[in-house]
Amino acid sequence: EIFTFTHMRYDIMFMFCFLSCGGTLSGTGQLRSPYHPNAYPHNKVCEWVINQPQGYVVTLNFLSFDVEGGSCRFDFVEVRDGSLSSSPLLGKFCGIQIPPRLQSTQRSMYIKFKTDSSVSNHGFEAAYSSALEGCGDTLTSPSGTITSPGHPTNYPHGANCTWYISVTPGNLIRLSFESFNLEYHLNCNYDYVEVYDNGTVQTGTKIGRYCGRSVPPSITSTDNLMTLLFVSDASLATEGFSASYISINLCLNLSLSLDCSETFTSSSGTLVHPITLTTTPTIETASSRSLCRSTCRLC
Ligand SMILES: [Ca+2]
Ligand SMILES: [Ca+2]
Repeated sequence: EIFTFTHMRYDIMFMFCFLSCGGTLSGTGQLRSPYHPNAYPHNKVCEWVINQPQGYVVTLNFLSFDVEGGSCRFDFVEVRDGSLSSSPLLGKFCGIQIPPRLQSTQRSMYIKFKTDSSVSNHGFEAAYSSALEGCGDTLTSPSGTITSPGHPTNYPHGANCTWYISVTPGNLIRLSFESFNLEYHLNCNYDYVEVYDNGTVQTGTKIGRYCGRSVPPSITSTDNLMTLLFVSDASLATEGFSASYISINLCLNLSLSLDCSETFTSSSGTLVHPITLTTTPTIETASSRSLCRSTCRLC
């Protein structure tokens, strides 16, 4: 009898300790739903605020995610750009799909986890960290610009910035560099930009590594994903780079019943897509044919 009582008391203490959730965090670490990976409690509100030093922003990567679905009316995770519950919403998530990598535009990020009175799933676990302000982002708009931190003033030492471009499936991404000046090395071992097609640095195909003063060529992806990585070492910095991208809807082009080969081999041809191109695309003929053929299949 005594043993049972003591055991129960410890259980209650254990529950109490772990029921406290949320808090103020900084630097690098992980946060998780109460009891994770076990089922989270009902009727709970957890609020976290992550603060990083001035000049840095907050990044958040979900490692696992399992929150009761259903239009996020019952249980949800909400992430905001700033320190307040009223700061601009970066995303509201539920279900089992792992949310995209998130990044604030300022030094603070607010995260709220709210549950209702029934159905608990395993919850979530997320890793947070800091990144240099103006360094890396997740871009989902049909067009956008990317610049090295501080551009056109010199970029900082020790930068490691990743930009993920993810446009509507079925569209391709065309990336064009407007200005480019990175510390030169024959193999670009010190400061460099790398572009990856069709995925992230880990999963994509590396298209090239660039440094020095020659502006890299325009790059067209083979899918709706592209990643740009910028790395600088501990000495010698220059003004860096600026680049822009547009989303190209080749399916729309094809739906206008234009012949694939004709469309792309004509030097004065225009590519039809939702955004008006200001320059004629300079896609190399052979590759554009295969690009067109693969897109034909896609459509
Ligand atoms: Ca629930
Ligand atoms: Ca350098």
